Parts: sequence; C-alpha cells; structure tokens
Amino acid sequence: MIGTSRRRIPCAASTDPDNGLLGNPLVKSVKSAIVPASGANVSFCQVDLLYGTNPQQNINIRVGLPLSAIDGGTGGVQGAWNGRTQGIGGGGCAGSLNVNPPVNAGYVGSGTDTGHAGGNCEPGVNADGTYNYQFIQDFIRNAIKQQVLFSKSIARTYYASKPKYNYWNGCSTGGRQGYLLAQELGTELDGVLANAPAIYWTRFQTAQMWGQIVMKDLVGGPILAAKLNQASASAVAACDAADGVVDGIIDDPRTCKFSAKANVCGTPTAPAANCLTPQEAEAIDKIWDGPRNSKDNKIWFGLDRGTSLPALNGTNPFALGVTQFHWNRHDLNFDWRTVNQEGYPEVAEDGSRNIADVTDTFGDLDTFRRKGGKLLTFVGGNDQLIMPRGVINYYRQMASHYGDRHGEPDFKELQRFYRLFRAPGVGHCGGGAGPQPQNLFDAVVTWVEKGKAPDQILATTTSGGVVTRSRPLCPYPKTAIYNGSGRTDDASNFHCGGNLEKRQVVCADTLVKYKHEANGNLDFRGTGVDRGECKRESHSHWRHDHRDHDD
Ligand SMILES: [Ca+2]
Repeated sequence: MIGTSRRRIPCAASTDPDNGLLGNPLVKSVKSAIVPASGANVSFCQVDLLYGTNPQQNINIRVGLPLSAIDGGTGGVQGAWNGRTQGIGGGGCAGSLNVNPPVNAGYVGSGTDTGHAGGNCEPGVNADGTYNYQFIQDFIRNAIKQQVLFSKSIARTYYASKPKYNYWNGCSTGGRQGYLLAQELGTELDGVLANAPAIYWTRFQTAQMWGQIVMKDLVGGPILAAKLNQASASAVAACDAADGVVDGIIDDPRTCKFSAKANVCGTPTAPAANCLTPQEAEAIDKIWDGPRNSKDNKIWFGLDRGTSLPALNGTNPFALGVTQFHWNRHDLNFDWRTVNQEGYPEVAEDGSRNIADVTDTFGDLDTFRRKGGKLLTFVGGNDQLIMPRGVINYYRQMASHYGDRHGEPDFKELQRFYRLFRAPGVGHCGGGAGPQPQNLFDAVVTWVEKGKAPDQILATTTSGGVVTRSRPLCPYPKTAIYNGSGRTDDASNFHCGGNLEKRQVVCADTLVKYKHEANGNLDFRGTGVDRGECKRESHSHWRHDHRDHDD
C-alpha cells in the first residue's frame, strides 16, 4: 500500500500520493502535521487516516512518529526515533488514539478508535435483530490489524528505514487485542505485552452478569457493598496464612474454600458489622463459584475470593455485561432481569452459538511462535472485571497445544515464548492490595532483543514514594515462596518455585463444552485437560503435582 521510496520526506509531505496514502482506495482521508511539544509531551509527526473498504466501515487510525532527522529530530537511530513501533490498545468497548506515551519514549506509536466513537458496544446489534458484523468485526479485529500494518508502513516511508522491532502494549481490551494480533497477525509483531486480556469476550462478559442474577434471585436485588466488602475481607482473613505469609493477600484464591455462610448474622463466626442473611451468603458463595448449569457443571469462572465484588455486583450491573446479553440474543430489547439462574445457561449457550466465534479470542499462536514472537501477560489475582482463571485457562490450553504428543500441558515448553505472571491481590490492570508489577514493557523488549526471558517480575507497594513492600511475580505455574527468614516485605527473601497446577484446582475448573462447539472453531479442551484425565488419578499430568518446577 505504501510506496517503496527510500527518500526521506518531511512530515507534511508524508501523505503525498507517491507515498501511498493519498490515492489509496482504502484510505478515505489522511492528513499529517507536526504536533508541537506540549507539557511533558515531545513534538512529533502525527498522521491521521480514515480507513474503510465500504461506506459502513470507518476506522480512524493515528500514527505518531518521533521527529525524523529531516524534521529536526535527534537522539535516536533516525532523528528522535528509536527504530521501533509500539501499538497501543484500548479499553472496554473503546479504542485509544493517545499515542503520546510511546512517542515520548522514542517509539512510533499507533492507536485506533476500532471503527466507532466512544465506548458503547450496543451498535453491535441492529434494531431489526440482525448483527452489525461490520461494527463487531472492526472492533474485535479489523481496526487493530490495520493499525499495526499502517504504523509499520508509514514509519518506513517517513524514516526511509524499516522498523527493527515491532511491539504491542495493552491491558483489558488492549490485552485482548494483543492476543488477537498474536493469533491472527503472527508475522507482524516481535513482542506483545497483553495484560488482563479480555479474551473469551462473549463467555466472560456474559459471566459478568451472573452475580446480578444470583442476587436478584436469592435476595431480590444487589447486596450492600459494605456486606460484599466484609465478605471479601473475611475470606482473606480466613485464607491469608495458608500460603505461608500473613500479608493480607491470598496467594492462590483457588485453594481458598471460605464460605460466606461464616458471615451469617448470629453465627459465632459472624463479623461485628455487615453480617449476612443466609440468602446473601448463598449468593456470595455463588458469585465466587461462577455460573453453572443444571447439571452443576461450570460454565465460566467466578470472581476469586479477596476480589472487590461491587464493581460487577453493585447497584447497577456492568454496562458491557448488559450489552453482552443483547449480543447473545441479538436482541436490543432483551432484558437481563427476565433471566434467572436456571435460564442463565441458555443465554450463555446462545452467546456461544451466535457470536462467540467472532468475538472470542482463542486461536493458537503457531505463526507468532514460529516467527520468534514473545508474549508476556500479567493478570491480577483479584481482577474484579475479568476472571483471572479464564486467562490461566487459555495459558494452560496453549501449554497443552505445545506440549508433548499426548497433549499434556508443558509449561516449560510454552514459556520459551509465552509467559503469564499472576499478581496476587492485584485488581484489573492494577490497583488492589497486592504489590504492583513493574517495568513489564521493558521485560518484553529485553526478551525480544536480548533473548533474555523474564524469570520474574518485580512487584512493589509504595507509600508516599517509598517502597513499603516488594515481591517477585513468577511465571505461572510457579509462585513466590518465602525463603523462611528475613522481612516478608522484601522480594529478596522470596524465590519462584512450587507448582500451582494441582489436580484439585485444575479439575475443579473444567468447563462445559456445548455440542455445537465440538470439532469447530469453538472446540477447545475446556481447561487444557479433559474430564477423563481428571477422573483418572493416575494420569501423568497429575503425577507432576509432586515434581518441583524449580530449574
Ligand atoms: Ca498470604
């Protein structure tokens, strides 16, 4: 699409017909101009283009280019440019056109609006009950692919030099976008940082409504936030010490079986304030457990104990969850309040049948892996919006996909190019009680360019600019283990070891698979191990339980 001229051109001329943007039939409009420095933001060359293959497709893409030598840029490998690109992801149902952070760091930055303005996903369904596939496909995949391709070609035109390394950086929807690019555009990126990814879009967003439905059924409406918060605090108090360190954090909440029944008013274990009715306790237990069908089989994962519950289970449901019910039934008037616990499985299955093959992100990483790509993910152990077990589920599936010929998960093999770091106690893309991951993007760059895989990620808690606690985060299924002496607030007194892939936690998370999913796009092995394997105690995957994964 872009001319192959190796002549350097000024920013103002970068849209000239010779350079392939003006006159490109898929580029509806394009402009370029130097943006002056402003506050902490450096001056850069901004190219804005509108991409579309038909009148209904209107994808805005922004590429921010550190000034080239011809435009006065200095300090990089060409002008102010460090020779790399960095695509920035969006959040919720919105994209991002803010390219300042990567540009300030010397990267060609890029962003897209994903084909629509604002964060409303309702236009994915038309008033007549048909899907607006243009809207959905542009949001899910088309826009980010064009973003990456244009950022690379425009960089090549502007600097007369090909980018040496190409990266993605996103969290939540931006994380999902990183996964989709690694799955479907595997030749174009060298490194992907994709945190708290909103993968399995249809499945997890449907599950975001589970708690609201349970509370409506059992209590008649939302439980007071103070009671939800007390239940979370009680769970942490009950399970905190099981990981060996009393620090207000449950290292692996899957092992915590605390029941909210302990908080029922009048029982000896009830808290002094914000105790629960038996119905409220049952609802909270179901929120932790996640949606199940009538056979008591798990449909998706719950919010883990210790997680802040009001984000999804407050006075109002999470807007994208409500929208997802409309998507599942391709009906803008479908009212989630008409759905009870018994009806939930049908809505979930409708979503799987009707739209999940477009929205969910679970392809393999074969091309990305073969081309040497590196994928790094952090997920908060107490993510309040995206169930972290869903991300672990995909990671295990890939460990199985790249495992031995029996399809057993092989995390060591997987970790040659894909590493998942759990951050205990951390919320969605950050926040929460746990120490916060540091320098993740640098870790991807070092992995790609120096071949040094991150064995651990430093996480810190700061107060008034002072680090009050530090911990290593470990590539799953390892976890941070206290060495037994020294301060438990100092990362140097921990090491990465152990193996969190215990039979009891993995098999308890086996998911239902619908008939229509078998042998199609949606076929997947549930948790990366099937039910049969979970029933056979002697299966070799579980014999590994007792093997220490320390190198
Ligand atoms: Ca603990």
